[in-house]
Amino acid sequence: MTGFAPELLETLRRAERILISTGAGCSAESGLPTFRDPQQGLWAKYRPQDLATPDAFARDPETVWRWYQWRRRVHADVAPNAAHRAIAAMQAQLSGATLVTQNVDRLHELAGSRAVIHLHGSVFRNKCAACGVPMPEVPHDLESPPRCDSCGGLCRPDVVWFGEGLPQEEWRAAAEAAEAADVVLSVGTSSTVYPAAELPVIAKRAGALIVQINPAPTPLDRVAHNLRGPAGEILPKLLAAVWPSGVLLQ
Ligand code: BV8
Ligand code: ZN
Repeated sequence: MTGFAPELLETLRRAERILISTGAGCSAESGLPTFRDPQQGLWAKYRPQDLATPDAFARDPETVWRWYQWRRRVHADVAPNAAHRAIAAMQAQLSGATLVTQNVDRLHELAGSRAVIHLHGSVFRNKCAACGVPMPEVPHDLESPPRCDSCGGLCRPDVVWFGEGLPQEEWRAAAEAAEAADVVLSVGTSSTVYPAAELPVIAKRAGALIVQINPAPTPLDRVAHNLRGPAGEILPKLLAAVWPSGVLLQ
Protein backbone atom coordinates (compact mmCIF):
# COMPACT_ATOMS: atom_id res chain seq x y z
CA MET A 1 0.00 0.00 0.00
CA THR A 2 1.60 3.32 -1.05
CA GLY A 3 -1.04 5.59 0.44
CA PHE A 4 -1.60 7.12 -2.99
CA ALA A 5 -4.77 6.50 -5.04
CA PRO A 6 -4.06 3.68 -7.57
CA GLU A 7 -5.67 5.70 -10.39
CA LEU A 8 -3.32 8.61 -9.59
CA LEU A 9 -0.28 6.34 -9.85
CA GLU A 10 -1.60 4.80 -13.09
CA THR A 11 -2.23 8.20 -14.66
CA LEU A 12 1.27 9.37 -13.73
CA ARG A 13 2.81 6.15 -15.09
CA ARG A 14 0.96 6.60 -18.42
CA ALA A 15 1.63 10.36 -18.66
CA GLU A 16 3.92 11.44 -21.51
CA ARG A 17 3.87 15.18 -20.87
CA ILE A 18 4.06 16.38 -17.27
CA LEU A 19 4.20 20.06 -16.29
CA ILE A 20 5.88 20.62 -12.91
CA SER A 21 5.03 24.10 -11.53
CA THR A 22 6.75 25.18 -8.32
CA GLY A 23 6.43 28.07 -5.88
CA ALA A 24 8.07 29.27 -2.69
CA GLY A 25 6.80 26.26 -0.73
CA CYS A 26 9.15 24.03 -2.75
CA SER A 27 12.11 25.91 -1.22
CA ALA A 28 10.64 26.18 2.30
CA GLU A 29 12.35 22.98 3.52
CA SER A 30 15.67 24.47 2.36
CA GLY A 31 15.15 27.26 4.90
CA LEU A 32 13.93 29.98 2.50
CA PRO A 33 10.91 31.92 3.86
CA THR A 34 7.84 31.86 1.60
CA PHE A 35 6.03 35.09 0.68
CA ARG A 36 3.47 34.22 3.34
CA ASP A 37 5.96 33.79 6.15
CA PRO A 38 6.58 36.99 8.16
CA GLN A 39 9.90 38.52 7.07
CA GLN A 40 12.83 38.49 9.49
CA GLY A 41 14.73 41.24 11.24
CA LEU A 42 14.74 44.75 9.81
CA TRP A 43 12.53 43.55 6.93
CA ALA A 44 9.75 42.39 9.29
CA LYS A 45 7.89 45.67 8.85
CA TYR A 46 7.63 45.23 5.06
CA ARG A 47 5.28 43.04 2.97
CA PRO A 48 7.24 41.49 0.05
CA GLN A 49 4.66 42.71 -2.48
CA ASP A 50 5.25 46.28 -1.21
CA LEU A 51 8.97 46.11 -1.97
CA ALA A 52 8.82 44.05 -5.20
CA THR A 53 7.33 46.88 -7.34
CA PRO A 54 8.77 49.47 -9.78
CA ASP A 55 7.14 52.23 -7.69
CA ALA A 56 8.90 51.12 -4.51
CA PHE A 57 12.23 51.13 -6.40
CA ALA A 58 11.50 54.56 -7.92
CA ARG A 59 10.51 55.92 -4.49
CA ASP A 60 13.39 54.40 -2.50
CA PRO A 61 15.91 52.44 -4.60
CA GLU A 62 18.35 52.04 -1.67
CA THR A 63 15.83 50.17 0.50
CA VAL A 64 14.66 47.88 -2.31
CA TRP A 65 18.28 47.23 -3.34
CA ARG A 66 19.26 46.39 0.23
CA TRP A 67 16.29 43.97 0.53
CA TYR A 68 17.47 42.09 -2.54
CA GLN A 69 21.09 42.08 -1.29
CA TRP A 70 19.81 40.57 1.97
CA ARG A 71 17.80 37.96 0.06
CA ARG A 72 20.89 37.13 -2.05
CA ARG A 73 22.91 36.54 1.12
CA VAL A 74 20.14 34.29 2.50
CA HIS A 75 19.78 32.43 -0.82
CA ALA A 76 23.53 31.89 -1.04
CA ASP A 77 23.48 29.91 2.24
CA VAL A 78 20.81 27.35 1.41
CA ALA A 79 20.87 24.04 -0.46
CA PRO A 80 18.30 22.09 -2.50
CA ASN A 81 15.98 19.78 -0.55
CA ALA A 82 14.45 16.36 -1.34
CA ALA A 83 11.68 18.01 -3.39
CA HIS A 84 14.18 19.71 -5.72
CA ARG A 85 16.13 16.44 -6.05
CA ALA A 86 12.99 14.41 -6.82
CA ILE A 87 12.01 16.92 -9.52
CA ALA A 88 15.50 16.79 -11.05
CA ALA A 89 15.35 12.96 -11.05
CA MET A 90 11.94 13.04 -12.70
CA GLN A 91 13.19 15.41 -15.42
CA ALA A 92 16.23 13.21 -15.99
CA GLN A 93 14.07 10.17 -16.60
CA LEU A 94 11.06 11.67 -18.35
CA SER A 95 11.82 13.61 -21.57
CA GLY A 96 8.24 14.96 -21.44
CA ALA A 97 8.67 16.65 -18.04
CA THR A 98 8.72 20.50 -18.18
CA LEU A 99 9.71 22.53 -15.09
CA VAL A 100 8.26 26.01 -14.56
CA THR A 101 8.96 28.00 -11.39
CA GLN A 102 7.87 31.26 -9.82
CA ASN A 103 10.96 31.05 -7.59
CA VAL A 104 13.83 33.45 -8.16
CA ASP A 105 16.30 31.15 -6.34
CA ARG A 106 18.62 28.67 -8.12
CA LEU A 107 17.83 25.59 -6.05
CA HIS A 108 16.34 23.67 -8.99
CA GLU A 109 19.54 24.19 -10.96
CA LEU A 110 21.70 23.26 -7.94
CA ALA A 111 19.66 20.04 -7.65
CA GLY A 112 20.55 19.20 -11.25
CA SER A 113 17.42 20.35 -13.07
CA ARG A 114 17.95 21.53 -16.65
CA ALA A 115 15.89 23.97 -18.77
CA VAL A 116 14.21 25.53 -15.71
CA ILE A 117 11.63 28.09 -16.94
CA HIS A 118 11.87 31.03 -14.49
CA LEU A 119 8.63 33.00 -14.91
CA HIS A 120 9.66 35.71 -12.43
CA GLY A 121 13.37 35.98 -13.17
CA SER A 122 16.38 35.26 -10.97
CA VAL A 123 17.52 37.11 -7.85
CA PHE A 124 21.16 36.54 -8.83
CA ARG A 125 20.92 38.42 -12.15
CA ASN A 126 21.05 42.22 -12.55
CA LYS A 127 19.95 44.69 -15.23
CA CYS A 128 19.74 48.46 -15.71
CA ALA A 129 16.43 49.86 -14.44
CA ALA A 130 16.49 52.50 -17.20
CA CYS A 131 17.74 50.86 -20.42
CA GLY A 132 17.35 47.20 -19.37
CA VAL A 133 20.87 46.18 -20.37
CA PRO A 134 22.14 43.16 -18.35
CA MET A 135 24.55 44.21 -15.60
CA PRO A 136 27.13 42.05 -13.80
CA GLU A 137 26.51 40.42 -10.42
CA VAL A 138 28.09 42.48 -7.58
CA PRO A 139 29.18 41.53 -4.04
CA HIS A 140 26.07 40.88 -1.95
CA ASP A 141 27.13 43.38 0.70
CA LEU A 142 27.24 46.41 -1.62
CA GLU A 143 24.88 48.84 0.09
CA SER A 144 23.93 51.00 -2.92
CA PRO A 145 22.94 49.98 -6.47
CA PRO A 146 25.76 50.60 -8.99
CA ARG A 147 25.21 52.72 -12.12
CA CYS A 148 24.83 51.47 -15.69
CA ASP A 149 27.92 52.10 -17.90
CA SER A 150 25.85 52.84 -20.98
CA CYS A 151 23.10 55.15 -19.62
CA GLY A 152 23.95 55.90 -15.99
CA GLY A 153 20.70 54.28 -14.83
CA LEU A 154 20.46 52.39 -11.51
CA CYS A 155 21.14 48.64 -11.29
CA ARG A 156 18.16 46.48 -10.25
CA PRO A 157 17.63 42.72 -9.79
CA ASP A 158 16.48 40.97 -13.00
CA VAL A 159 13.23 39.74 -11.43
CA VAL A 160 9.61 40.47 -12.46
CA TRP A 161 8.06 43.00 -10.12
CA PHE A 162 4.31 43.25 -9.46
CA GLY A 163 2.71 45.22 -12.28
CA GLU A 164 5.45 44.19 -14.72
CA GLY A 165 4.88 41.77 -17.59
CA LEU A 166 6.48 38.32 -17.51
CA PRO A 167 9.35 37.51 -19.94
CA GLN A 168 7.49 36.62 -23.15
CA GLU A 169 9.59 33.62 -24.18
CA GLU A 170 9.28 31.98 -20.77
CA TRP A 171 5.52 32.66 -20.54
CA ARG A 172 4.93 31.33 -24.06
CA ALA A 173 6.86 28.10 -23.28
CA ALA A 174 5.00 27.67 -19.96
CA ALA A 175 1.54 28.25 -21.49
CA GLU A 176 2.34 25.81 -24.32
CA ALA A 177 3.48 23.16 -21.85
CA ALA A 178 0.25 23.69 -19.86
CA GLU A 179 -1.86 23.31 -23.00
CA ALA A 180 -0.11 20.03 -23.90
CA ALA A 181 0.19 18.50 -20.40
CA ASP A 182 -1.38 15.16 -19.39
CA VAL A 183 -0.61 15.93 -15.75
CA VAL A 184 0.30 19.11 -13.84
CA LEU A 185 2.23 18.74 -10.57
CA SER A 186 1.62 22.02 -8.69
CA VAL A 187 4.19 22.04 -5.89
CA GLY A 188 4.34 24.56 -3.02
CA THR A 189 2.45 27.45 -4.55
CA SER A 190 -0.51 29.37 -3.09
CA SER A 191 -1.82 29.78 -6.66
CA THR A 192 -2.68 33.43 -6.01
CA VAL A 193 -0.22 35.30 -8.22
CA TYR A 194 -1.18 35.78 -11.88
CA PRO A 195 -0.63 34.95 -14.63
CA ALA A 196 1.38 31.99 -13.16
CA ALA A 197 -1.76 30.78 -11.33
CA GLU A 198 -3.47 30.53 -14.73
CA LEU A 199 -1.25 27.62 -15.87
CA PRO A 200 -3.10 24.74 -14.10
CA VAL A 201 -6.39 26.27 -15.26
CA ILE A 202 -5.17 26.24 -18.89
CA ALA A 203 -4.07 22.61 -18.47
CA LYS A 204 -7.31 21.53 -16.74
CA ARG A 205 -9.34 23.07 -19.57
CA ALA A 206 -7.24 20.97 -22.00
CA GLY A 207 -8.09 17.80 -20.04
CA ALA A 208 -5.05 17.39 -17.78
CA LEU A 209 -5.09 15.90 -14.27
CA ILE A 210 -4.00 18.50 -11.69
CA VAL A 211 -2.07 17.15 -8.70
CA GLN A 212 -1.43 19.68 -5.91
CA ILE A 213 1.26 19.12 -3.25
CA ASN A 214 0.77 21.59 -0.41
CA PRO A 215 0.29 21.27 3.37
CA ALA A 216 -2.45 23.93 3.22
CA PRO A 217 -5.51 24.58 1.03
CA THR A 218 -5.30 26.96 -1.96
CA PRO A 219 -7.80 28.19 -4.59
CA LEU A 220 -6.61 25.23 -6.72
CA ASP A 221 -8.11 22.66 -4.29
CA ARG A 222 -11.44 22.45 -6.11
CA VAL A 223 -9.89 21.32 -9.43
CA ALA A 224 -6.96 19.29 -8.09
CA HIS A 225 -6.11 15.89 -6.64
CA ASN A 226 -4.73 17.23 -3.35
CA LEU A 227 -1.76 15.65 -1.60
CA ARG A 228 -1.53 17.40 1.77
CA GLY A 229 1.93 17.71 3.21
CA PRO A 230 5.47 19.04 2.70
CA ALA A 231 6.84 18.58 -0.83
CA GLY A 232 10.15 17.23 0.48
CA GLU A 233 8.28 14.32 2.09
CA ILE A 234 5.53 13.67 -0.47
CA LEU A 235 7.41 14.01 -3.80
CA PRO A 236 10.08 11.32 -3.18
CA LYS A 237 7.36 8.94 -1.90
CA LEU A 238 5.13 9.66 -4.90
CA LEU A 239 7.95 9.06 -7.36
CA ALA A 240 8.91 5.82 -5.63
CA ALA A 241 5.25 4.72 -5.76
CA VAL A 242 4.87 5.58 -9.46
CA TRP A 243 8.19 4.04 -10.47
CA PRO A 244 8.72 1.28 -7.84
CA SER A 245 11.73 -0.11 -9.73
CA GLY A 246 13.49 2.85 -8.19
CA VAL A 247 14.77 3.92 -11.58
CA LEU A 248 14.26 7.46 -10.44
CA LEU A 249 15.70 8.21 -7.04
CA GLN A 250 19.16 6.68 -7.24
C1 BV8 B 1 1.32 41.56 -14.28
C2 BV8 B 1 9.53 38.09 -8.24
C3 BV8 B 1 0.58 43.12 -15.92
C4 BV8 B 1 10.00 39.22 -7.39
C5 BV8 B 1 7.10 37.88 -7.99
C6 BV8 B 1 -5.52 39.06 -11.87
C7 BV8 B 1 -6.19 38.97 -10.72
C8 BV8 B 1 -5.61 39.53 -9.61
C9 BV8 B 1 -4.38 40.17 -9.65
C10 BV8 B 1 -3.72 40.27 -10.81
C11 BV8 B 1 -4.27 39.71 -11.90
N1 BV8 B 1 -3.40 39.94 -12.91
C12 BV8 B 1 -2.31 40.60 -12.47
C13 BV8 B 1 -2.48 40.82 -11.17
C14 BV8 B 1 -1.54 41.51 -10.37
C15 BV8 B 1 -0.43 40.62 -9.84
C16 BV8 B 1 -1.00 39.56 -8.94
O1 BV8 B 1 -1.22 38.43 -9.34
N2 BV8 B 1 -1.22 39.96 -7.67
C17 BV8 B 1 -1.70 38.99 -6.67
C18 BV8 B 1 -1.00 39.28 -5.36
C19 BV8 B 1 -3.18 39.08 -6.54
N3 BV8 B 1 0.37 40.04 -10.90
C20 BV8 B 1 1.38 40.80 -11.40
O2 BV8 B 1 1.63 41.93 -11.03
C21 BV8 B 1 2.20 40.18 -12.51
N4 BV8 B 1 2.38 41.13 -13.57
O3 BV8 B 1 0.23 41.09 -14.19
O4 BV8 B 1 1.65 42.60 -15.12
C22 BV8 B 1 1.23 43.41 -17.17
C23 BV8 B 1 0.99 42.60 -18.25
C24 BV8 B 1 1.60 42.90 -19.45
C25 BV8 B 1 2.46 44.03 -19.54
C26 BV8 B 1 2.71 44.81 -18.41
C27 BV8 B 1 2.13 44.48 -17.20
C28 BV8 B 1 3.65 39.85 -12.01
C29 BV8 B 1 3.63 38.88 -10.89
C30 BV8 B 1 5.07 38.53 -10.48
C31 BV8 B 1 5.56 39.33 -9.30
N5 BV8 B 1 6.89 38.85 -8.86
N6 BV8 B 1 8.37 37.45 -7.64
C32 BV8 B 1 10.62 38.77 -6.08
O5 BV8 B 1 10.62 37.56 -5.78
O6 BV8 B 1 11.13 39.64 -5.38
S1 BV8 B 1 5.73 37.10 -7.30
C33 BV8 B 1 6.34 36.16 -5.97
O7 BV8 B 1 5.24 35.98 -5.10
C34 BV8 B 1 6.82 34.78 -6.30
O8 BV8 B 1 7.56 34.71 -7.48
C35 BV8 B 1 5.49 34.00 -6.39
O9 BV8 B 1 4.92 34.15 -7.65
C36 BV8 B 1 4.62 34.74 -5.38
C37 BV8 B 1 4.51 33.97 -4.10
O10 BV8 B 1 3.64 32.91 -4.38
P1 BV8 B 1 4.10 31.41 -4.03
O11 BV8 B 1 5.40 31.10 -4.68
O12 BV8 B 1 2.93 30.55 -4.30
O13 BV8 B 1 4.41 31.50 -2.46
P2 BV8 B 1 3.45 31.87 -1.24
O14 BV8 B 1 4.33 32.35 -0.18
O15 BV8 B 1 2.30 32.74 -1.69
O16 BV8 B 1 2.81 30.46 -0.83
C38 BV8 B 1 3.66 29.42 -0.44
C39 BV8 B 1 2.81 28.16 -0.54
O17 BV8 B 1 3.65 27.05 -0.22
C40 BV8 B 1 1.64 28.14 0.45
O18 BV8 B 1 0.47 27.68 -0.19
C41 BV8 B 1 2.10 27.15 1.54
O19 BV8 B 1 1.02 26.45 2.11
C42 BV8 B 1 2.98 26.23 0.72
N7 BV8 B 1 4.04 25.53 1.48
C43 BV8 B 1 4.71 25.96 2.59
N8 BV8 B 1 5.65 25.01 2.96
C44 BV8 B 1 5.55 24.00 2.04
C45 BV8 B 1 4.54 24.33 1.09
N9 BV8 B 1 4.22 23.54 0.05
C46 BV8 B 1 4.91 22.36 -0.06
N10 BV8 B 1 5.91 21.97 0.80
C47 BV8 B 1 6.24 22.76 1.86
N11 BV8 B 1 7.21 22.35 2.68
ZN1 ZN C 1 21.25 51.63 -18.64
